[in-house]
Amino acid sequence: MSESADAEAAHDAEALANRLFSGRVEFLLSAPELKFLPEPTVPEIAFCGRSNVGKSSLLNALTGRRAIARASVTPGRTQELNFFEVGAPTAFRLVDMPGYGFAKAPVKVVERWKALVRTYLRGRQVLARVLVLVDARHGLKAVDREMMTMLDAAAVSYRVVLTKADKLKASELERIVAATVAEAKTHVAAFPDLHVTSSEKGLGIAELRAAVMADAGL
Ligand SMILES: Nc1nc2c(ncn2[C@@H]2O[C@H](COP(=O)(O)OP(=O)(O)O)[C@@H](O)[C@H]2O)c(=O)[nH]1
Ligand SMILES: [Mg+2]
Repeated sequence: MSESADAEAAHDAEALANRLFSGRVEFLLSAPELKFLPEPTVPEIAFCGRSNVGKSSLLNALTGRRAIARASVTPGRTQELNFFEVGAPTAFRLVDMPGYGFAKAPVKVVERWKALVRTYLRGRQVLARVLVLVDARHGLKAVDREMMTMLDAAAVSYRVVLTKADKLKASELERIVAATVAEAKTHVAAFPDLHVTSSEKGLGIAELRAAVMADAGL
């Protein structure tokens, strides 16, 4: 394809994704345990990241709603997998995974979280992609690396998404992008491309919608 045809195809995909995400998006259920998971009838795209990374804000930005994902609930209480359906009929589900890395969580809570997440990641047939959110100001932290290694081991392919890009100067952002890309290359299940986003400014949101749609096989 020529460059302009490429650009046109990307534009069409974004327009289609925008339409889908601005249509039906509905909260389905919260699963505090595996037995509460919904029937695996459609592809699922799961979102994970450290607490406060901007996961709720990104889900809201993607779906163009103000509060589809409850913003910042007390750490430790958000231990469920939250499922949202997109499309009518449902084309795929977005899965809001519990945030990790919160300092005050008791060991038992962390262990429970890990067991739930690991089992979901390993066993979920319809899981099409995971998005690993990373705060652009902080870059990859030990808990992110642990998550990425868990995904590598489960052979679940994932995109790394930098959040809050608006908070950095261009030169700082460039540096963190380069470092994150270099490290993602060392993880077998990580996509080579990095997504740079700002839910606040709408940066990278249309592209990410198109990527999620493609991940869902649409
Ligand atoms: N400047 C800026 N702040 C953001 C952005 N996304 C999230 N935040 C802020 O970061 C904090 C945590 O966001 P939230 O979406 O609740 O994070 P979660 O805990 O990962 O769900 C909130 O104060 C948000 O307003 C962004 O793109 N830019
Ligand atoms: Mg949240």
